[in-house]
Amino acid sequence: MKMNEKLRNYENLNLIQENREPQRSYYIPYDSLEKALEGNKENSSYYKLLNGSWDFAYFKRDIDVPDIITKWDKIPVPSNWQMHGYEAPYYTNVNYPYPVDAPFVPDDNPCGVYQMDFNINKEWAQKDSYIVFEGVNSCLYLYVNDKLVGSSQGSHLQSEFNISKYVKVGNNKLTVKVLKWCVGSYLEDQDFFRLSGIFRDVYLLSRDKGSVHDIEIKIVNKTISVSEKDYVIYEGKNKIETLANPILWNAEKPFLYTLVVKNKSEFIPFKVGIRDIKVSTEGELLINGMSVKLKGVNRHETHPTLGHYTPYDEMKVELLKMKELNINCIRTSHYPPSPEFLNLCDELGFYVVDETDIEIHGFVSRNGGYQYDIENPEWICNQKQWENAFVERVQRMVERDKNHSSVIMWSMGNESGYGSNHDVMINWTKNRDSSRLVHYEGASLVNDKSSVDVVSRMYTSVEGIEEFAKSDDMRPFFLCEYSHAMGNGPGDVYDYWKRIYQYPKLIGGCVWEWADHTVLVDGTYKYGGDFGEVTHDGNFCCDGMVFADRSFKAGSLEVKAAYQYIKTEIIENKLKVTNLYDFTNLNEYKLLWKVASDGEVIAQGELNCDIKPHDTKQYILDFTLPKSCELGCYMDVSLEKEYEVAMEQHSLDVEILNGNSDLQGTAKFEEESELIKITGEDFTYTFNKHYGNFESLIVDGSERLAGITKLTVWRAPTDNDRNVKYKWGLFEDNRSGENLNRIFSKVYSCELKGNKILVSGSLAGISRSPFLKFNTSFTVSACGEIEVEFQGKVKEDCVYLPRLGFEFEIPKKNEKFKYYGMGPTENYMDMCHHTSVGMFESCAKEEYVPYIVPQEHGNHTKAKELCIGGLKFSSLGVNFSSNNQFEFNVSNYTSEVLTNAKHTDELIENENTIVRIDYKNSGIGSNSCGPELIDEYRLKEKDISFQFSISKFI
Ligand code: IPT
Repeated sequence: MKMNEKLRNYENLNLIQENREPQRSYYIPYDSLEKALEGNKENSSYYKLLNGSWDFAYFKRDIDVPDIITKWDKIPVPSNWQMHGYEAPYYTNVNYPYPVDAPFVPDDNPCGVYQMDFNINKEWAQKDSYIVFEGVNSCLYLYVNDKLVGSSQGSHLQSEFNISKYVKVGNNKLTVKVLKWCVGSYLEDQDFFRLSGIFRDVYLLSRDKGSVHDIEIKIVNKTISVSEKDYVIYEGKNKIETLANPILWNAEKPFLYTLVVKNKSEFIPFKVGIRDIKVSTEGELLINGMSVKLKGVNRHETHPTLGHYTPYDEMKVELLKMKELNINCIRTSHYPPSPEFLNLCDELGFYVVDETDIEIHGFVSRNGGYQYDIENPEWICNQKQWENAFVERVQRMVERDKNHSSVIMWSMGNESGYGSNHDVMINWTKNRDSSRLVHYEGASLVNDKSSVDVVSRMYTSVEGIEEFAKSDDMRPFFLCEYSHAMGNGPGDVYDYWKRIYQYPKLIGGCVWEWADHTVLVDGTYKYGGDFGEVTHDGNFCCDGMVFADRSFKAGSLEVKAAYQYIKTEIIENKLKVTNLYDFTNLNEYKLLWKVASDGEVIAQGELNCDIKPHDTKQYILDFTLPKSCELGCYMDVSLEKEYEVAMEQHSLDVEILNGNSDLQGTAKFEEESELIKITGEDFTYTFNKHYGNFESLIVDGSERLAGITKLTVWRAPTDNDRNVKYKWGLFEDNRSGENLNRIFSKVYSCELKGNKILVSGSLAGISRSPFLKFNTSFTVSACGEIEVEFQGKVKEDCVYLPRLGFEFEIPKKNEKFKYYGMGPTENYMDMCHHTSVGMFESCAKEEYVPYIVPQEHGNHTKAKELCIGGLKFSSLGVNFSSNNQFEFNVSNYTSEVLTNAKHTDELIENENTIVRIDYKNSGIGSNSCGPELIDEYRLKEKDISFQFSISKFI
């Protein structure tokens, strides 16, 4: 066998495939009706899965592949060879990992040769045999019994070959030569780890000679029309003669009929959902006539140990988790998913935006910089010789996936500029399938003057979407990417949804993105740059709303809260409930409510709300509010079935009494050089006048502090702080910020006046003028209660602050704590809709969130009380307002350690627990790729007044 006879064919645009079967719809033929109805493909005698451990030989250069390979390793199929030690994984976003010199790829083109044996029995030999590859990156050359059958490109598309004339009864040898790069790689510049090999299922099909090839099922006016004549429709196992009043499919109630096509000896089943998709004159997306909002997420196929391969069971788990987060829409960014994924979407109910396997993003940086100079003929989307390569990709997607009810929109790919080839793709798609919508975000580059059905944008600000909503363009507006979920975040998703509900033509959007892309190495998650890549984008791949193992973080729960399907309001004793489901009556759930005063439940009940989709009803609830409370009185509402699907909290109008703090009497104050010693019955405090703060709090004979208390503003930048952090801090190569991570605290004066210590001072970053001047008074009562009253002035032109508060070090053993505030998960002033105010317990360890790159985490807003290490931090004080509250954070890590660590295994625990009692901590937003943090969530006040008290906690 001469495997190099077609040297460099992979760079030839006229040879992007040879002998590949025309694309057909995805299906599996069965040998009996029962098996077809059951739909377990492994039971079909006409299907043979070839996945398993195959022989494998890797060559750094394809030209080194010998005619006869003598040394074979083993590799699992499906998998990517980089996940098995052949080359390192390579993460790059926009930049191509090789020169932009289309259609040419590097001379040294790595190659993996796969080999396995399969058996063909007599029955199979009498029929036709096909082999199907569901995904091979980047191209494949197929040999059966040493004969070249054909070749194919298009990593995430199906390649089917008729191998009948190459197989024989008995043992057959299958050889697949896979190249790392080919001309098609220019079309696959997606933002992910670049991984090679056979990464999806490979199987054989035995087909009757002359059997049907493509089968098309169309839904026209709520009736099913099939390209074949001989078929039967079943509802479950019951045959249906006429389908007059069909049950419709939608993502909430994904009802599917089973349609079985009979062709020669084959039974070919399809799951069919009946639904229609329209756009109203107001630009709404109508599914079966209902105006539906797309609560979406972008999903890549990514797995921390398997690379681009996701096994069926894990796809299912992934989808169930999406359901749990109230997600109803998936954009298959940025290529068609494994076909089984769409079967699952039909079955579980998702609206899918199926995306063509095209991204040529790296053309923007071919001359350095970042430029969409799309009128330049160098863009291959403008070149006629590339037209077929573009168009056949959309054709293969549409032909493969056209029978899926879940698919409601075809996407022409991602970030590929806009050129004449896009016009051809869009026109072809619209002519081929007028039942669905066509979207392409790149149309924004030509002012949306292409024939896309949807105006689609990415990362537009909240004001931006509102601006479109008010414009005269009556097409639906879709955020194909928004709320970049990198690291701690996203914080702004709720703000988008306020607008999306407000305006009919804002049809929703897809959070970027579902899961972190990482590679798990020895228990640590690695990302770009960890594998010696020459050009890479660091941790920009770790931007999932769930972690790589699909576990949830605060951002996941925040999306769940923004996407939830009820809205409630409390008006005195009446609860107003709005059903935001499109096809579900709320009576399928139970609605629980409870009223808690100072964390104690004082009334509760359960309602069965018979509320139709999009309707509102009011219910009178039976509860009496207390006359007053100390911390707060709230009503929690939650909607449940097997688990909680929605929850909201309402603050109730009950007077908050300012506690029983008592500043009567005087403790003993003694000044000794730089120290003030304050003693009472069961306490001895030491205040350091030189530094203007407490350095020791001994209560009942035990030291409660492990170091001096500090006023600080730094937080370890989150990924969403990646731009503002240069205005905040001092980092290499940057000298323009306030240097807030290198601050000096200055005490101008400190004096003792009665039972008050008055400090006036400032904070300034190194080399900068003070950004904050303050006066703080510490009042100590006879019983040892300390009231801290801070007045600060921030310099006029200062950037908004990361946070501001006092940092205490508590001896390590005291890491457990109890609080009244927002919890139980971390929350920030914008990212807080998933939490509610209550009494919670936690410990520093539990507060840790393993963001792939360590960063700020673990904040709690709306706190009134925190008890830790024998101390009680409280919002109550004699002269404090009853609305007073603080934010806090308890951690085993200093912000310096979190700032410096690049991976979780570099984190070193502090000897003591660090407690921050903050005036405020700025919000989170999604500026890692999205717009700047919304103004109202910035700590930008110039005059700050902040109070809290510290007392003994038993
Ligand atoms: C956008 C890409 O479409 C997506 O693939 C991903 O890279 C995302 O950004 C960032 O994580 S493109 C960007 C230039 C707006």
